[in-house]
Amino acid sequence: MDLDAYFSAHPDMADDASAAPPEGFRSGFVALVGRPNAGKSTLMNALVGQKVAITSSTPQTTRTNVQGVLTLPACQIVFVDTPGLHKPHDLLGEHLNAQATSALADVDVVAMLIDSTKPVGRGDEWVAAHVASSPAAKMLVLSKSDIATPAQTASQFEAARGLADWDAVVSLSAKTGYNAKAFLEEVTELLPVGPLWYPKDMISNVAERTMISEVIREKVLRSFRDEVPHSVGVLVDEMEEERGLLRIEASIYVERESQKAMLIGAKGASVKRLGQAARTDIEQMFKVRCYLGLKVKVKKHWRKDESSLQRFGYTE
Ligand SMILES: Nc1nc2c(ncn2[C@@H]2O[C@H](COP(=O)(O)OP(=O)(O)OP(=O)(O)O)[C@@H](O)[C@H]2O)c(=O)[nH]1
Ligand SMILES: [Mg+2]
Repeated sequence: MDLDAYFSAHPDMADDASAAPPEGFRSGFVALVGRPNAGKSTLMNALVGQKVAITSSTPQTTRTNVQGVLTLPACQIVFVDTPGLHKPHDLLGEHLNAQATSALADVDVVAMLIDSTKPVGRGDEWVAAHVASSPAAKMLVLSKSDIATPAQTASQFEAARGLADWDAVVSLSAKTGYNAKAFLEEVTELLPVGPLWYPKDMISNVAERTMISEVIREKVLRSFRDEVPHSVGVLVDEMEEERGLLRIEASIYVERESQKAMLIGAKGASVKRLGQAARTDIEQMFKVRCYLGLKVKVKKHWRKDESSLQRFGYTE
């Protein structure tokens, strides 16, 4: 996404990272909420200009609240990407919903995303009820406009306009950047005058180790559409950098032997392929050469087990 136009509209942006923000500088926190797969993480990545959160076509890709920071000349926006709100089937699902709803209480703006191509339904009404009870300013975002017809967008707008008392409505595409600038302008309008919450060059609050395990999980989600995705967890066991080489040993946990076999593939071909894809991303993100060793392990019912959820970083 090209935000150059937005940057050049504010030529007073100080290059000096330590300079105080100008008079009238606005800042605050903006939660991105919605049903699974609505496009929340893709939008956050596009807006901050870097991959901060993993994305995939599998619902419930995001498992924890992830912050992405965009600092512009006139404002600093801290996006809080949240797990998709859904009907939970296990402890992990309950945790995902709790994460998402907890963000609603602590932000200045809540942007609720609705996929323009999927009819507004009970799931959206349920999300909107949570949004409506938040004290934050409220935005309705109709996402994926690039694949929606104008008629679809219009009927989505009709169906969603009454779901909450919206302060602003935007139809946009994270993929093409259509209306991204309009979205940022609306968000900025709704933010209070405030300080820089984070250094100007900070993009995310995600720790390196977490980012690496997330990238590996993304490659599993993208390689296996149905059987494996929901039951996969990833842990980085070891990580050290020596003479420009980042050596990582990580474990992929699944719940059944059959899933383990599928992940490994014939003669290890599947795990090798996804490992290569993860390594390429890691090398790009951290600008280092990387060695990535992957093991696949079975841990039965980890999604129902509080201590396992804790190990994977999904509970406090
Ligand atoms: N065509 C198109 N596809 C999009 C757009 N935004 C997201 N997608 C696709 O929609 C799917 C879901 O995107 P995510 O960003 O992972 O959705 P999410 O809302 O974060 O999903 P959860 O984390 O599971 O709640 C992915 O396949 C994206 O590539 C868009 O603007 N246009
Ligand atoms: Mg997501």
